[in-house]
Amino acid sequence: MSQRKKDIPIQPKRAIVAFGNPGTGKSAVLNSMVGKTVFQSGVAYNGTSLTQHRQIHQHGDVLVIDTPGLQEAGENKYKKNLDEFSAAISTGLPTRLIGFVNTISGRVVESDLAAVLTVFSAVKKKFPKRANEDWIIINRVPAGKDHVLEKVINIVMQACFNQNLGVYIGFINHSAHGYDQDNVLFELNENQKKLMDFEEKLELVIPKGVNLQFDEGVYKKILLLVACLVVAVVLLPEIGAFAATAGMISVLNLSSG
Ligand SMILES: Nc1nc2c(ncn2[C@@H]2O[C@H](COP(=O)(O)OP(=O)(O)OP(=O)(O)O)[C@@H](O)[C@H]2O)c(=O)[nH]1
Ligand SMILES: [Mg+2]
Repeated sequence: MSQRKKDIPIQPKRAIVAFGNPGTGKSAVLNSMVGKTVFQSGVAYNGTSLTQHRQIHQHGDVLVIDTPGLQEAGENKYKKNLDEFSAAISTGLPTRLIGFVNTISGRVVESDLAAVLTVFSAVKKKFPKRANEDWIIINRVPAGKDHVLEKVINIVMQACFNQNLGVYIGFINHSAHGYDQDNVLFELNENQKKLMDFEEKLELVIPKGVNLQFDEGVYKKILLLVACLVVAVVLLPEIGAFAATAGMISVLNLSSG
């Protein structure tokens, strides 16, 4: 008896790997691309990654792979996260990398961009002949402010140009809807759907199971930026305590009358 169509497993043909710093929207955007919440996304401490391990979801013939935030605070977390990324990109399938950066107050977050460019450069160095259909997504761009968008895109383009990196640059507007909620799904426009489309020419160049083995320079760069995050996280409870104290002070009304 012939097997019913739905029982025949679809062979994955390609992979998409999202990477970037904690909280830049990797999981939320991937969920929105596949149209359901398969990766946990949402609120976490600044500097910590909600996604702790690489996670794979098969969508048609595409493996959609989420990875932990690179510059995560905590001892040697950045090493673990780079290893997770390394494993994620070596499925042996033609793979598109999507690096995520954020904008805050109309500025590109420098450490986000540095992390993404460092990783792209390392991949390029290791696999110089890899067909390049990678993307950088600039997330949380303020909506309706063309002058900001133009500048932000220019900054990212210039940085890519300086490093001789060819990537597509996409952006997602900061919408009030669903931001900073857990496991939110949002509508993607036609352009964003292109993230899932691959050109046939995309070639296989990262063999299965290869460990990217970042050289010490890459680790050092990532670590340098992590150091700032560790400071921020260590300070957090104090900030909380300070806020509580301030709240109490405001109860004591010292005004006359
Ligand atoms: N509506 C909307 N929300 C977003 C978007 N990007 C991020 N968010 C929100 O921002 C928060 C953090 O997003 P995550 O997807 O968890 O970030 P991440 O990059 O996966 O973070 P880690 O797993 O910690 O590295 C979530 O509450 C998301 O809903 C976006 O483009 N649109
Ligand atoms: Mg995540």
